[in-house]
Amino acid sequence: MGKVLGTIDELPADYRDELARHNATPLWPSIRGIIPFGMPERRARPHIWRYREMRPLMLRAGELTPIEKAERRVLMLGNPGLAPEPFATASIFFGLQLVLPGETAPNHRHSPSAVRIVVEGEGGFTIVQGERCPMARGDLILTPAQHWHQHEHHGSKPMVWVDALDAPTVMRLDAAYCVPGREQSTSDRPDASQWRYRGAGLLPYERLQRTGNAYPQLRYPWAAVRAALADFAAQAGRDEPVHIAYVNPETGEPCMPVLGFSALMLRPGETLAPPRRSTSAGFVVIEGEGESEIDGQTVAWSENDLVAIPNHAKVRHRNGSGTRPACLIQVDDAPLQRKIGIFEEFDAARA
Ligand code: 1HN
Repeated sequence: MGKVLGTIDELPADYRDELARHNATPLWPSIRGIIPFGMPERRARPHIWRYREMRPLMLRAGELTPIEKAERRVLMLGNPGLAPEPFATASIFFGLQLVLPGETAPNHRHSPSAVRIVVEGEGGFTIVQGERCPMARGDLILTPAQHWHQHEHHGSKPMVWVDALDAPTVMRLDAAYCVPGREQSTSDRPDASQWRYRGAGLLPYERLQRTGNAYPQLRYPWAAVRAALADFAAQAGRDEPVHIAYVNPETGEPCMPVLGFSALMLRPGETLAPPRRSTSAGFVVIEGEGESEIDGQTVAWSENDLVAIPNHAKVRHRNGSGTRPACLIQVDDAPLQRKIGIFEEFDAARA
């Protein structure tokens, strides 16, 4: 540390040419580009996509491009700091997907995992490995890697949801691909959140003998999450964040392997300053309005807006209402960071 590193120009031209011919590069002139001191080089910036601006663009996509020509009618939300990569953060793909009444999006499966967070409409279904998952506002629905999925819409108004995918990571692994499929036959039974995994702490008896199914519950209805947040908030101390994780009900592990999902309630007038974290994150505003200060930049948000939070950012959320709660569904890459041993929280003194 503190030593002056050798530069590329100090090396004789014939040596540099010879290295290039052998597809080799000296590390030392660029080692700080790979491992900068103290904090990673962060390309992603704090960013907000406002739903009132995005919604007309979504509806226009519906007029311009029939579903048959889209496979999936999705607008990708790209962080300006990551351009031309169309990703919200280094690890999070955010898209807004539109399905119009009567449309179907064909069956396929792929190596990236997707999670849907419904922002508008009713009467839509996503069918995951034969399980019919109804889509209501705020519902969170898993489409794990290589699970067959198709969408359909029997309602009368547009359905819009957020797609959160781990595609940036899977693409970086050169491992992203898709397999088209025939239409799925579906179960007549409701999705598992409505009977097998009806409530926390209750499991089908035979699941005490683990089946090894990593995704026993695919749908997390907002109605249940909202009620849990309200009951949590009624008891939590003022300093206790009202923050609930979406987990596998059999193991208590994060519901997905790369991206983590959680619901956060900001009580009326509440300001929440979580510890600075090594993860990148994003959130969808499900209810209420407020603002977030992210690395000194303030974004004011309201319902259905999406916000990107870079890794290691200093964050402070504020509920803009003194009378109504605000609810966010947060996405982060903590599950992957924990698995590879790089998850960190920094205390205020170091922040
Ligand atoms: C995809 O297959 C879906 O199945 C949504 O609904 C978003 C974004 C990138 C690649 C594939 C879907 C996607 C996607």
